[in-house]
Amino acid sequence: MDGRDLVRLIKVVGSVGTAQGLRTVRAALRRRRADAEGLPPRGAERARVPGPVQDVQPGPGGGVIRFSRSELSICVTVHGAVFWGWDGAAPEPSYALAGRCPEPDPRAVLEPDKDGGWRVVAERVTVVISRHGAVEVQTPGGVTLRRDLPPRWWEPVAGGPARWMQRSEVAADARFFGLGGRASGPRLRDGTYRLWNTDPGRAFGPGVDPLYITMPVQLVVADAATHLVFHDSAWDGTVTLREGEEGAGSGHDRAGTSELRMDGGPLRCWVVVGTPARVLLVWASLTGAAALPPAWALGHHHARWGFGSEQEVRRIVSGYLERDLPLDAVHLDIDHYDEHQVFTVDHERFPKLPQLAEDLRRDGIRLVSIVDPAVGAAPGNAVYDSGVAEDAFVRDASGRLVRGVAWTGESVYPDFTHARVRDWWGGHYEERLAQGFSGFWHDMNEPTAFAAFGESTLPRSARHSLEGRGGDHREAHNVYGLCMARAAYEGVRQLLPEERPFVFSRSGWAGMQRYGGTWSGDVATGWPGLRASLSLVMGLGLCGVPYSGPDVGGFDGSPSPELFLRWFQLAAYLPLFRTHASLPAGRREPWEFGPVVLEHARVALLERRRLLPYLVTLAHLARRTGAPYVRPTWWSAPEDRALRDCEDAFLLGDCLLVAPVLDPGADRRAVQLPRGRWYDTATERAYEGPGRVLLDAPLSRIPVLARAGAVLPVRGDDGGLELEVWAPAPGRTGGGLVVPDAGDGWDEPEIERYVTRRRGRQVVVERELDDAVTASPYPVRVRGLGERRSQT
Ligand code: MIG
Repeated sequence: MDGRDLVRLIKVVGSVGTAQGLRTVRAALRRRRADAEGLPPRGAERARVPGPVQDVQPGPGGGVIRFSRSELSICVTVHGAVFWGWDGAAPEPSYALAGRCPEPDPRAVLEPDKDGGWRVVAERVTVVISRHGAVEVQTPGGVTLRRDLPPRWWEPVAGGPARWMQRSEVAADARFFGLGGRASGPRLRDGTYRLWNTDPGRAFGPGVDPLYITMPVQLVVADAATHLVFHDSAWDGTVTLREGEEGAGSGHDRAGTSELRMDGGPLRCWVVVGTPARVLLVWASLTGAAALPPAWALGHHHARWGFGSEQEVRRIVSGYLERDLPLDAVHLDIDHYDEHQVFTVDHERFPKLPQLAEDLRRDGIRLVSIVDPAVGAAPGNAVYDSGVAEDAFVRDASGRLVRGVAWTGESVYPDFTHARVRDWWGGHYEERLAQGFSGFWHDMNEPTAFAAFGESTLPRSARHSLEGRGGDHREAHNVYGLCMARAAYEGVRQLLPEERPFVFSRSGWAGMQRYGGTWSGDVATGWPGLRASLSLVMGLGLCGVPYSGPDVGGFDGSPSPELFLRWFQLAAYLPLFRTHASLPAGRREPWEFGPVVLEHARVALLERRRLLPYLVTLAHLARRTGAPYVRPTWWSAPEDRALRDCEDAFLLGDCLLVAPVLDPGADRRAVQLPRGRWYDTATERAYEGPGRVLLDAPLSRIPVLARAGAVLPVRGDDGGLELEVWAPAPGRTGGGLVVPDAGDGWDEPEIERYVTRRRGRQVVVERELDDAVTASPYPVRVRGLGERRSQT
């Protein structure tokens, strides 16, 4: 224990009380002992590189290239994704991939290249392999996007997993994004980012890394093309990024670099090249379509750690109803459990939960329940007893149950990497559904086990099934939350087959979108936390997780009225729009900040409700195309370098550009526009991009711009669907997609396609069918013509 550990220990004991504090000391000691016994020291290591090429064996989509000390298999798949694996690594088994690995592209063949190297030429990408094992990914035009230098392994002489390192070079102009949810993004600056899902243990701002969701997924944007690279290993590791530098025409560019170091796992990689939209489309086809949230989950949610009683929940809900403020869901945190124990209810403070749920449901409000993975290790606790009978809990190397400390005190942890355990766990949501809950909020699933010193998670030596292959926590840690989300999603789907499950999870990994979304976790109250909120949502979206949002107002502390309002205004345009706060934090109800904030928050809430059909459309499109709802402004113009560096605005779908206020005291802000005409939706004034404009941002609103020609489905005053159409620029056309689905079920509504044209001073909107065009079946409101006109 060093001095920092001691300080932490004192804090832990101070904040959780002596009994729990002592438990965390014991747990930390236990953890250390378990790892000392269960994980042999690494000892001496031998370094290895592939060595020179020996021979090749062509195969479907590429083939196998043998080097003197390793071999590399390469395969280009039908949709142009490149896979390669060293030392016999194949695409499967993988926790990221959804279902079967895509077919190889039969036209992609391995052929000799200059200098004794080899290459695979495919329609969308060329892969060049040097005779020492460097792998270069090029555009079809021959521009290099990424050069992975020969890897290096360190193998313990006594056997065991090899550490490995791979250094890569990217274009001097390239920018890095992704790596899961990072508070300091969305553009990832020079630095080292860890790949180990972590509860920081305190409210975080932009300086804290890693957080709850890490992924070895990079999206790299450069002039020549965008590419996504995924190193499919869930082990602990680091990525060190360094942006390149251009030599201002001197010819002396310095490449950007990325250096990946992993503690183990296969050295295998996927690369997808193209436009951002294409890259995300292929990524979604590899890792699975994003679960579609029910429509109500796209409304406004109010959460709180510490409602403390049914009366308090009713009081908050009445506060919304009396003020005519839209509210779609209320979330109950761990304080509604009996002694924090998952799948129980504190009947004293929540005596009639099903009744409460029913009453809320009548007002169109759903109840969402927190679910923690830790199970209190106390005989008599039904979940514990049934889990023991089921052999559901993680054991250590010598077969003893691994105990950690959680809100439930001494606890054990289900091994979600076992299909049987997922089934068992998934069945418990029946108890939640019977209490009237409609959705699930997974917390503490990094997993977090409080420890007075050392890491706050399970021992690395803890054993996991890993789908029967067997392994330890070093390999299972990063996929623990993903597997828990799967258990819930599949369980709820079986229990309530007619509704789309709503699950969102604090931790996860590549592919987690198949089971639901996530949220920021404990983002710190403060202006930096507001910025971090946006960074997380954008970064996760670029890693294929489109549904997320922050704790509005921040998790800890008391935001100023201005900060609360700005947070609220931003989140009204994010997929998950939820106010939440910690037990000791200040209030978060919009009426607690004075009448001015209340009025402006009302406008944001009503606008969110009006945009609901658009958000539902974006949810469907995210599922079908992999495009996140929230996109960086460079999404359709990655060659625009000013946009690549723009981190304070985003596109919401194709139609809207949202420019939140992220600084105190602002009443205007600069907005970097992509090319084309954009209307300030508040004033209908038109601006021409590309370029920078200064827009009004009074306390009453943040700037939101609409793309000329956009067609947005919105909710009309009568509750029906309406099209809001923004006039195309003269001589131009426009359009938009609509997925008319107001429901929570499994209907597959058709995607409707609309086109807009200008005819003189008028705007015509038509629906495009396969072989005809028809008038819009919905009322149309045209905006941006200087004066409001309806279609004639
Ligand atoms: O140790 O359930 O991020 O949203 O309110 C804290 C209590 C546990 C952390 C979550 C937060 C939640 C809180 N949880």
